[in-house]
Amino acid sequence: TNGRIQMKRYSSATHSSAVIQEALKRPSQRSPELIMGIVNPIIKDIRDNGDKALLSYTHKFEKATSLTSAVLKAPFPQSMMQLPPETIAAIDISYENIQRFHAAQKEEKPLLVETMPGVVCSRFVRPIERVGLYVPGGTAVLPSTALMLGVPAMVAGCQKIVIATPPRADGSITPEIVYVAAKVGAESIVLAGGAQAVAAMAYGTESVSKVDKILGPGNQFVTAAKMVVSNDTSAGVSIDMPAGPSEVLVIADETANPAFVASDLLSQAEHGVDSQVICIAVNLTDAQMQAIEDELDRQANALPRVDIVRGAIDHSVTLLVKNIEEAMVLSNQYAPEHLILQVKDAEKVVDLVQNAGSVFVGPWTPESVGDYSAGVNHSLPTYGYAKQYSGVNLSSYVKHITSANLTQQGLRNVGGAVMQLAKVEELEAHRRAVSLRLDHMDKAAASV
Ligand code: HSO
Ligand code: ZN
Repeated sequence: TNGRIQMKRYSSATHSSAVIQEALKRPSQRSPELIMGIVNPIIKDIRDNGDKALLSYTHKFEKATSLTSAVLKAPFPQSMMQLPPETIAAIDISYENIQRFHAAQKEEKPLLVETMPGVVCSRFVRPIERVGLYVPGGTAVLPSTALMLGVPAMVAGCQKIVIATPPRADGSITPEIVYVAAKVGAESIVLAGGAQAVAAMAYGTESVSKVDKILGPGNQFVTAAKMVVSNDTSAGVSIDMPAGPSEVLVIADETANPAFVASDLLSQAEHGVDSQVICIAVNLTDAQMQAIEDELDRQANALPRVDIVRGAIDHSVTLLVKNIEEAMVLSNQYAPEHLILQVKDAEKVVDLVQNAGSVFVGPWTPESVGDYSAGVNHSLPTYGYAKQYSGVNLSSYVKHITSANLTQQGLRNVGGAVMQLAKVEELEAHRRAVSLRLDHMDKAAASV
C-alpha cells in the first residue's frame, strides 16, 4: 500500500467536457436492489417483533451481546458521561455557537398579509413534536453529529428528542454522545444502529418511542431504511434528505497556500474510502499544481487514517481551469456538499454560488471549523442533492401552518372570484359556502 498518494489530474484546456463530466461523477454506490434485499426484512422484523428483534440485531451487528436493554432513558447517569475537562469545554463552546446560529433562524412573529381589504392570511411556526436523530458509529465516533442534530431540535422546541446510535461491542455508548444527549434534553438514547434503529424509531417498539421525523446521516443501509419508512404511509414519518458519502470541492488560485488546500482535501478524504474530494485549480502553473500535489502526498502519508485517505484519493481529481467563472460553472454543476474558496476576493465569489451545501470562505476557514464548532450545521446534502435540498437547519424541525381570517367585507371582496372558480370546477358546495353567506349578509342588511 505504499506509493505516491495523488489525485488524477485533468485540464479543461486539453480534456473534452465529456471527459471532465465523467471525471466529476460520484463513485457508484452499491446496487439498490442488494441494499433493499437486506433492509426490507430487517424493517419487517422490527415492526413484527419490536424490542426482541432490535436487541438481536444489536447483538449480531454491533457484537454487543451483553446488552439486555435497547434503550437508555433520561436522566442519563453521570457515570456514563465522564470526560476530560478539555473535551467538555470543546463541546460546550461548539454547543453555544451552534445554538446561537440556529436560534437566530427562529421566525419570532407570525407572517401576516392582508391580500385584499378584510382578507388576512398568516403563517406561523410549530415544532415537530417528536424527532429521532441518527448518530452513526462506524470507523469514527461522531459526537459532533449529535450536536448538529440535537441542538437545532432543542432550539426549535421539539418535545421529544430520541437519539439512536450503535453501542460499542462492550455495550457502552461513547460518553461524549451521552453528554450531548443530556445537554440537548434528549428523552432517550436507543442503543442500535443501521436499518433496525431507523425502523424502531419510525414504528416504535415496546421501549423505543415512535417519532414523527428521522434525521441524520448514515451508511447505505441507514439511508435505504429512511427512504423505506418515509414511503410507508402507515409509519407516518418523514426524513431530512437522502445522504451519501462525504465530499468537498476546493477552488484554489495562485493566492492559495498549497498546504492549506491539501489539508482541507484530506480532512474530507479521511472520512471514508467512498469520500470524494475535488480540487479546481484556477489558472495555476505546473509548479503550483505540483506544490499542491506534493503537499497532499506528504501530509496524507503522515495521517493515522492514511489507508482510508488512499481509497478516497483513488477516485478524486484535480482539475485545471482558466478562470474563476469557469471554476464556478463546474462547481455549481457538481453541487458539492462543502465548497471551499481559497481564492482572492473569496467573499465576492460567494455571489456566484448556485449549488452547495455549505461554503467556507477564504484561507482562514478550514472545513473542520464547520464540522465542529463555528455554528453552521455539518449535516448537509451530498451526491449532488445540494441542487434541491438544504442542509439541516432550524426549519428542518418545524412545520409552517397557514391561516386565513376574513371579515364580512373581506368575503364580499374575494367571494366573486371563489364562486366563479367553483363554477369552473363544478364544485357546487364550494360555491354555495360563499353564496349563502353573502345572502345572509344581504338579508341582515335589508332588515335594519
Ligand atoms: N464532514 C462531515 C462531518 C464531520 N466531520 C463529523 C467530522 N465529524 C460531514 O460531511
Ligand atoms: Zn468532516
